Amino acid sequence: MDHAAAVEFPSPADPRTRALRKEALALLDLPFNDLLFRAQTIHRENFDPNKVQRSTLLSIKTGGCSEDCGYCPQSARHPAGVENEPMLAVDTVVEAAKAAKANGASRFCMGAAWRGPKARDLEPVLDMVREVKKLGLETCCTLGMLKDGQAEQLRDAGLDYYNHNLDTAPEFYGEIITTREYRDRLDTLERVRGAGIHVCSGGIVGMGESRAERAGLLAQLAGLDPQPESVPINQLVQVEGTPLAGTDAFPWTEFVRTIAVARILLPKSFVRLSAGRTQMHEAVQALCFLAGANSIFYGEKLLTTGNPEVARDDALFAALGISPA
Ligand code: SAM
Ligand code: DTB
Ligand code: SF4
Repeated sequence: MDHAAAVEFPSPADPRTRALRKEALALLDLPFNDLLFRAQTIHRENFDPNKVQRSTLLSIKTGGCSEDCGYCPQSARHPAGVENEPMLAVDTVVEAAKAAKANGASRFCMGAAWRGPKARDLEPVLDMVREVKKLGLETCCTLGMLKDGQAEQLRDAGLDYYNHNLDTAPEFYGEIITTREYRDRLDTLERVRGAGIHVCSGGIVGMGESRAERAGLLAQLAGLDPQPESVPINQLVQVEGTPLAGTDAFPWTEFVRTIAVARILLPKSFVRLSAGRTQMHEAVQALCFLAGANSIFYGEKLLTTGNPEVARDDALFAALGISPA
């Protein structure tokens, strides 16, 4: 890959990224009602405001990860009580995908606790992708950094989306992860895009970053050209034993603001209200939908932590008059 060309954009120093960052911060600073009105207006210009897409997650390889991401219970370096488990069998994954489809999910996302897949790791994942695709579900994987050729292998197996988050602003990144660089993340996104796979990339808020740093994350995401089709906004799930456990509670207003600015700066992307819903009042989730979130993770579990019960989400959708996208 042409590394020099990749660094050009969206580098934090790039004038367009800097302008986007200024714009993102000005939006985050707006009075709450003005911000929500703008976000909902843009949402309506681009999407049906009463439709929300649902993806179900499955951890196909849990724990024992070599990386040191400060938020993550799956890092082997953090005593968070998550055991290193072998990869799931293809049949087990297919059964979980069938159940997700029966519940109404349209996409099935397979996650692995890897820095990136080794060649021998990828083979069974390709089988999983082929089998899940055959069920008529959209397929998504999140396996860490990809090497040359791996994105093409995944595409050929039928992968529709690859999730790889920028996680936070470039200047805050080093506080959270030391075993990888921001540049590595952008390189993987370029490989995914280059293979013609839809890009799913977002971040985590509530890790102790400043509002300006949240603007920095949103600017980096909005500066990707083309913009990601899917943008998960996660609120940190604080897991005992991880370095970020004990971080100050994150104000719900700030979470809704982040969703709203993502909607405004990435008008055609699906913005996913992602991790953190178990800790979030349903009224706040409703405000996230008003702010332009139009996707959720659906099913009782994220990767290792909890997510609202399906019946509860169904009831929330019914109460809000929301139907599946
Ligand atoms: N190992 C691969 C990687 O890091 O790219 C894929 C799986 S990793 C668990 C996927 C994403 O989950 C991370 O990039 C992060 O954004 C999110 N995540 C992990 N732990 C989280 C937590 N405690 N709270 C919120 N999001 C989290
Ligand atoms: C994303 O942005 N959030 C999901 C998915 N992509 C892979 C993961 C959230 C993980 C939350 C912590 C856990 O369950 O281990
Ligand atoms: Fe490993 Fe991914 Fe967790 Fe980082 S986020 S520790 S790479 S599983």
